[in-house]
Amino acid sequence: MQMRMVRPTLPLLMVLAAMLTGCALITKAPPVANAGPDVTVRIGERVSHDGSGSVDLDGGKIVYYKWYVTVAPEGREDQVGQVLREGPDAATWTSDRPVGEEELGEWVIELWVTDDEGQSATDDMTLKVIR
Ligand SMILES: [Ca+2]
Repeated sequence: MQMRMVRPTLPLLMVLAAMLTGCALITKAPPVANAGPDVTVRIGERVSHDGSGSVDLDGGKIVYYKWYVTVAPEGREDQVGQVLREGPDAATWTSDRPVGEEELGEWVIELWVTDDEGQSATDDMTLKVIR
């Protein structure tokens, strides 16, 4: 009599356990960074960055944005690692000054985001500076 009760209950418990495990994973999902589309600008123009497409998959919040150079044109390698902008409000921003002759070439700018659980993700965009 008891065996009959156990048989259907065990798979049910396994399903419940799987659901609970799944929920636990979902509540701790890391964010997904989105550095926006690649951009080409001419000398004399300002560069706008848009990381507002970044999301925290579990419905949490992105609490910190950091933009930095990962690839610089030849001769400007000293700029690699330079932080361009960071902070809780740095999702979108425009450069403080127009790009100059010295910035000619192809740059890769990485966006690093952190969510309210301290988990992080990165994405990058290519910035081309032309004449
Ligand atoms: Ca999260």
